[in-house]
Amino acid sequence: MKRIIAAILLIIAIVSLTVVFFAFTQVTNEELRLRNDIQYRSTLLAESLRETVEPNFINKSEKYLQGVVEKYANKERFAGLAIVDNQNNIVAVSSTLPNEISEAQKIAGDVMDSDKANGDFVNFKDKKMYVFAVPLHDDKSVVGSLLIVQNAGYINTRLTDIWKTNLIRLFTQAFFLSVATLLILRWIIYEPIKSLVDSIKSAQLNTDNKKSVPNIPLFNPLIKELSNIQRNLTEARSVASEEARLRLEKVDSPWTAERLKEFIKDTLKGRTIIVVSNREPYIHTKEGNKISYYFPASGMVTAIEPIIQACGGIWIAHGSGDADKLVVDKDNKIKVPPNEPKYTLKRIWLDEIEEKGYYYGFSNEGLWPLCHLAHTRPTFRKEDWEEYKRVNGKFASAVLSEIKKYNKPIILLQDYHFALLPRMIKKGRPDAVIGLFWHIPWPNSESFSICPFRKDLLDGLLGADLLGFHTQLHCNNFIDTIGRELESLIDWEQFTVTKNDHTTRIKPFPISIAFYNGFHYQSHDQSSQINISNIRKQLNIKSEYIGLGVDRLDYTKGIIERFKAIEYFLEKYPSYKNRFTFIQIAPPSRSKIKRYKDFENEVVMEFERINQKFKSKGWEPIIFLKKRYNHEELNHFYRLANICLVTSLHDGMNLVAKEFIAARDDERGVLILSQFAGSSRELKDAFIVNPYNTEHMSEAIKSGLEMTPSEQIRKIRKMREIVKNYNIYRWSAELLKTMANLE
Ligand code: ADQ
Repeated sequence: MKRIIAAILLIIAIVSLTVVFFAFTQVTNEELRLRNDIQYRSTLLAESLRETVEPNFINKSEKYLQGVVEKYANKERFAGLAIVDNQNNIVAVSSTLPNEISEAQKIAGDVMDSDKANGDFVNFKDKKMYVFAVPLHDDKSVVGSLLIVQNAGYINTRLTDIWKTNLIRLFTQAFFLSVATLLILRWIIYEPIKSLVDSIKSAQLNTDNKKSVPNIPLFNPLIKELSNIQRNLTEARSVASEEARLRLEKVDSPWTAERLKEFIKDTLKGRTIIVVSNREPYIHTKEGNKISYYFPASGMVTAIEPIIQACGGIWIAHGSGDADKLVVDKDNKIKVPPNEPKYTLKRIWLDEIEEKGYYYGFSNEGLWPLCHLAHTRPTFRKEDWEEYKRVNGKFASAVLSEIKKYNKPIILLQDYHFALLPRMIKKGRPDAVIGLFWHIPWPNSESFSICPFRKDLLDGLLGADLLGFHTQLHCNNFIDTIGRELESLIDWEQFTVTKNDHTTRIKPFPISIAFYNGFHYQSHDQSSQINISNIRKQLNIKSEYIGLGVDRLDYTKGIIERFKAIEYFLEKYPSYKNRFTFIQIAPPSRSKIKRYKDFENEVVMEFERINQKFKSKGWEPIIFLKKRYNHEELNHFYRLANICLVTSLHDGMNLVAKEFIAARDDERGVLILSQFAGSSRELKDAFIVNPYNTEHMSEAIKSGLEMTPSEQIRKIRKMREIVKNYNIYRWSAELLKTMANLE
């Protein structure tokens, strides 16, 4: 838009300069013409009068002279006449001239001195006049002067008119040229380019109604190239799809987005997939007039987005960005990823009371600490519970209206924010196949029993056909809890719970990341443009060894325990001072909750205390970056670190551990992993630590830093195989296959 405005301004400037130039020339010529004209007329009159005036002047016939000057007064453009003697005294003057005509007398004086007729423009009481004087002679000597005075004001009026006409012409031209420019840009440039972009997008989207590249002669070379690209894309896609189809039959080949797509076509036969979560994958924000979007720091979003990108569908989520409403259509929908749309995001709006009660209150002050054994006491308030029920109802209505036109839709609900949703949807649409994945741990039945609303929550969850957890232990805890709290039939062999003739299958699906051949991060984030390929230089790190922690700033992630282990390590092994730097990346999370704000302060105090204790010139042991980075940027950090510390006090899975492993295609680096993170069940070649055991963690740091390259390669290679073989595509294939088999 800025460029278009600049182009229009440039056109207006050029037109203005042209018009001003020609107007100026016209005015100059006209002024010259009018001046010559007035001078010519004055000369003619003066010469014709001189012959009659001269004899009467010599005879001193003043009465006659007065008669002459009155006769020519105020005729057309003549203002009047005057006659002066050679002493410059007025002999006769038209009564129409002002009393004071000294300016005219000055001209008469000059004319008599030079004995040569002359004229000039003067002002009589703000009126512009032209005075022309001729000398009067007695024989050969100059005895006086005859003055002709003409009104010259019309010259200025005429010149002003010319300027006015030209300015009006300028404004009219500028207006029509601007409109014409906009129309030309729209018809000749914007519309054709838009249709070119649409055709390329449709080729990328791989939809059935593909738009062919339009035929626009102006863009022929470009169109030719785009047609080639579109054709190659289609060919590449069909080859990939064929390969994926063949791979379906080969059990040991890696899972990819293409393979998942084929698998879904094969297994679900084109049925629509609806994802529901609290957090949305793209958050639009506004700064001044600029709207941008970012990808949130959330394990759930990291895991689910590649799946829906691969298979398309609708994702329903809370629209939490301050510019979210500005970019959706009338159904509150937007196609995403914004720069390469592959599926539809439908945003649900929550007011402040709903968000406070349902999200901050019941979900994150109640259920989150209830499910994480991290010694933060859960808080359950009746009013939060009411909001939780209300918001679950709101999402249920949105889902029900969205699936109206689909038969047997597949609905994937995400996380602890929607425990009541399965039952609500099932009531409205018994044919919908509903799966809910619980991304956080499920505690033992005794811990869960403190929740005052547990029976309703459990009943809501049993509306699902499939409930997924990260580990078998969480599944067992859930079934135990059901056995303790609800009347139902439990089958411990099949891991099913039947209540009121409806059966729910409970199964572990250890979640993963989109990794199959190198760390497959997607650069979906617009928010950060910094180049961090040279982190050492930017952060001024001179140490030989680098440690890394990447977490949401959450009390379950064991950040303070990690800092304490670093302190212990530097005390016990002082030779690492100045040689080891730990980078902690932790963007604030849920900051409206007091426990999170307090935790943020505790982390900052601890980091400052430790730095104060050990720092020396040019070195501090911990660098704390309270920022969100996109996955591409995080990848640079992962690849830089010698050791990565994941020290959660309790964690469903923890994707950072898997991202670190996936990023290390150099087969270097050591992972130190909490035994209380779900990922420790799979990544057994990490240093498995108890985050409450400071001494043990500090020993792991030392061993990690001193591990031989060959040992690093051996361990990380094994872990990379595990993450590659059980990536997010396989995770979703297994989840969807289980759902399809339930019918
Ligand atoms: P989270 O508690 O959000 O997820 P985690 O699994 O570690 O935790 O995922 C965090 C995600 O956020 C990662 O993808 C990471 O890259 C990203 N992230 C962290 N710090 C970031 C930063 N500074 N900038 C940008 N991105 C950042 C919940 C559960 C987990 C479970 C996941 C998935 O708590 O146990 O593994 O869901 O099910």
